[in-house]
Amino acid sequence: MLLYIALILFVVLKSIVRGQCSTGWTRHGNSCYHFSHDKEDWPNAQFLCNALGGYLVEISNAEEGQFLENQSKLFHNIDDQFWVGASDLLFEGEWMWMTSNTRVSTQLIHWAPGNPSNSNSNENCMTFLNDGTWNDAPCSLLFHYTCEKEVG
Ligand SMILES: *[C@@H]1O[C@H](CO)[C@@H](O)[C@H](O)[C@H]1NC(C)=O
Ligand SMILES: [Ca+2]
Ligand SMILES: [Ca+2]
Repeated sequence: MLLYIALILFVVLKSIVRGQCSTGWTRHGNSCYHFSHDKEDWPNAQFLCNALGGYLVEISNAEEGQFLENQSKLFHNIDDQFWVGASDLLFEGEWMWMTSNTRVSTQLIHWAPGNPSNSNSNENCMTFLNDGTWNDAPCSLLFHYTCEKEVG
């Protein structure tokens, strides 16, 4: 009997929890987002997002970009930038979302003025600036990062 009640409770609780994001994650649309407190290089940021069950955030539409810009203003200093999941490591100038292996849509492109600059031929990872624009930066620099995962 007790086991039965425990089982029912478990099922009920699980259905309440489903469709929400765990502590430290913010819900938007069908995804949960984690804005990091630490700063990492791009490979480590991707690794840590994976370890948390997600991936470095990928911007699928303008609305998601707007959400990230809004959140960024809450979490970060005005001149801060954070890693997102795109790079042109494979082919210079060809920007890909690395988890989904899809090309960055030309309709969404929102580079900061003068970018992508590929300065010193060594800027192959994408950051997101507080004003919603993008920068290409050396993948080895330490920045905040944002992880995304689908709502469970
Ligand atoms: C972003 O912030 C603006 C201004 O506060 C608001 O109108 C808009 O709905 C927000 N959008 C998202 C996706 O959070
Ligand atoms: Ca580059
Ligand atoms: Ca740049």
